[in-house]
Amino acid sequence: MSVTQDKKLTDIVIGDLMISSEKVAHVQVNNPLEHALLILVKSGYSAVPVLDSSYKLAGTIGKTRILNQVLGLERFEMEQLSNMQVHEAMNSDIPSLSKSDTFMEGVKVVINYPFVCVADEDGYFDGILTRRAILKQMKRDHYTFKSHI
Ligand code: 4BW
Repeated sequence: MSVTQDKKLTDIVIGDLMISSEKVAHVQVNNPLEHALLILVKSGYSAVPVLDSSYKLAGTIGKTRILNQVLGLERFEMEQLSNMQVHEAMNSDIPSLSKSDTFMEGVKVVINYPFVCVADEDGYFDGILTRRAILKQMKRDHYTFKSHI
């Protein structure tokens, strides 16, 4: 049974809903962009978290940022994919949550982001909270408690 089965939204924390780190596709800061694009295409995700060599959260990277990075004046310079590293294209200006943050803090972030990374107080990556997990929980709450949302 899910940990959130009978919990009200106000009693749910991000740790109850997140996808834990071992199930999250990710890349590392020093990986070539070519590797990152391979992970994105093979996994089917638009964007994934970026971790440093000690598994601390460093940012996110998506297909659009990679393609923009190798976009020349007239064509995509795909040969650049093996010369450049993930840290040169990633977005490091991202929000993050901690496992003890509330459901409502998660709602606020996923309004603007399809997923948000979860990290501990030292920056070590714990997992991600997706928009899907938030919406699923709202639906469950609606049918369980007949709430007004
Ligand atoms: O492989 C997939 N399996 C399933 N079950 N659903 C998928 C898959 N790929 C995409 N989806 C669906 C999800 O509903 O399309 C939505 C948008 O995917 P995205 O953003 O644009 O690749 C998915 O919505 P979501 O589950 O709320 O996930 C939001 C975003 O979180 C995804 C992706 O960037 C990231 N993500 C989700 N699960 C991940 C992940 N990143 C790495 N590893 C994971 N396991």
